[in-house]
Order: sequence, then C-alpha cells, then structure tokens
Amino acid sequence: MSALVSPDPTTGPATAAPVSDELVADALAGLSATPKTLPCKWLYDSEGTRLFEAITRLPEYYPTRTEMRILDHHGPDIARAIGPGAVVVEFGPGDGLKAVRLLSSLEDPAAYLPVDIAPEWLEAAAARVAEALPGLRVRPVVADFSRAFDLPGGNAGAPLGFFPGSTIGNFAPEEAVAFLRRARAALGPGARMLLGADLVKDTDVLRAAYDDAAGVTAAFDLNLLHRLNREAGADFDPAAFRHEARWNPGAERIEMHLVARTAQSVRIAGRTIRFAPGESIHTENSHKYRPAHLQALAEAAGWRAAEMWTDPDRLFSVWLLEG
Ligand code: AVJ
Repeated sequence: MSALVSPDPTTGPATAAPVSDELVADALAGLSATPKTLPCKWLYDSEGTRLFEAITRLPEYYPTRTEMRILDHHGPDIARAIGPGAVVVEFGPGDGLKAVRLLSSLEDPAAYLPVDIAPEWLEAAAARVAEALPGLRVRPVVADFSRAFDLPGGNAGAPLGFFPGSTIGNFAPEEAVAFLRRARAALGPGARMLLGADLVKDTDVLRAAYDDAAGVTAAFDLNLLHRLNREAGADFDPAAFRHEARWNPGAERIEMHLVARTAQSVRIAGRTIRFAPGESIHTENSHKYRPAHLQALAEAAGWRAAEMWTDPDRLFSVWLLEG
C-alpha cells in the first residue's frame, strides 16, 4: 500500500513517503487508548525537524539560546572541570552547533561521537563539527539511545556524554533514570556527562515557549497529523484540530496536545477513530526540573552531580555528572 497524497499547501510539496508499519502500529495503539496519545518521536520527520529548528530561534523559546549562553559564559569553568583529552559522545546532535561550542572551549578533545537513530542528521552534524574543528576525530554512531545501545570501542580518552537541550525532558522520570543508567554503562569506566535540563519557572513563560505567537509550535505539532496522512494512510483534517500547550503541575511538565475542535471521526488503516469535541491527542511531554529533583534522578542512575551552571535568571541548567 502506498500513501500518495496530493500536495498540501500548509506543509509544502508532499513527498511520496512509504507507509511505515511502526507508525501505523503506534497510531492505532495510541489513538485507541484513553486518553489518546502518540509517541513524540513521530514529531521529528524532516518537516518536524525543520520546524523544531525554527522553534529554537523564536523569541518565546528561551531554552536553546539560554543553554548556548551558559556554554559560552561558563566555557572556561566547564573546560577546567572536564580537563584535556575528552571523547565527547553526544546523544541526538541536532545541527551540531552546541557540540562546536563545547568542543571549541575544551582543551584538546580526543574525539567526537554523535549518536542518533537518523543517519542523515548524523552526517550533517558530523560534517559541521569536522569543518569547525579540523583534525578532530569524528565518528558518527547510528543507534537508538532510547533503548539499549553500545558505543564503538577504541577511543583513547576520557568519555564525556553530552546531552544538551533538555531533551531528557521528553522522558518520564523513570525513563530518564533508565537512560542515564544506560548512558553511564555505554560510556564505560570513568564516564562523565554534561547534561542540559530546563528548570521549573513561571507557567506563563513556559506556556508561551510552547505556544508561540507566530504559530510555529502549532505547525510543528499539527505536522504530526499531516505525517499520519502521508505515512499511515490516515484522513485527518488538520484544520479540525488546534494545538494546546498545557502545564501539568503534578508532573511539572508542559504537555502538547492536539485538540479536536468538533466531534469527528478519522479513518486509519481500515479502522475508525472517533473524537469527542475537545478531546485531545497528547503528543509530547517536556519535563521541567527543580535542581534537587534533577540531582535525585542522576543519583538514582548511579551518577553524582559534580557541578551545576545556570544563567542569571535561572531559566536553564547545565550539569556535570560523574560516574
Ligand atoms: C527537543 C524535547 C528539547 O521539549 O523543549 C519544543 C521539544 N517541543 N517545542 C522541548 C519542543 C515543542 C523540545 N525538546
């Protein structure tokens, strides 16, 4: 079965994407559940990644630029704490810009290993780092770090995990602990980790960061419905849904939801999914942390929090964990 759909003016030219069995299975399971949900990894196709990069430049979206400033401003302290000869292993390198910042401030880094499930993003990040730091050993690793993973051996140097952007916030706390434990095992003896974590703050600031005035985050969220139409043969009317960013005070997280404006039903892989008016699909979690909470998660995974750097407004935190 192929999912050829006509070009959609809101997402640019449609590419004939092959139907993904895993996406169909996740969609049927998640949309049959109560409340309806979908794994956030499906937000990040090429269009979703492009929109996420646009999000990082929005005035309301403070995390990316704040973390960059922390890495710049505290670069010398970070470099001193880490010392020479680090083998930097970055989980989900994105465009590679943060790695360039970090590696440029470190003393004599030994190698850079970006780890990602998508080879095409990996190559882009690896190329950017290789260009900015000629002579540095760069070894991209294709692996899904949300599951068990191994790193290639033969990297002489001090292993330093790098997990910026508060991507850890996508994980539920128990998943975050499991990831931190796996990363520690994969990095090996003497492992350290530089971890970016977004902090709990005023809920209006948080909500604006995930529901910007220009509607870029809404487009990012709604792209999931376009993707389900393209790659899972669904017949969503994206205009019949609106994006909502909710603060969940108990879990201290922002939740992204796609809310059905009216009662409707959608066909997907021969099944009918019904929506009541106002019913939502929960599409992403972004957990926010209090320093003591982040420290407890790290310790539960066998790490020790050695340092925490933050910005003057305490919006974001960068941690050095030791194994
Ligand atoms: C990529 C998970 C770090 O949670 O801030 C931004 C994703 N979603 N706006 C975040 C996101 C909507 C982002 N992370």
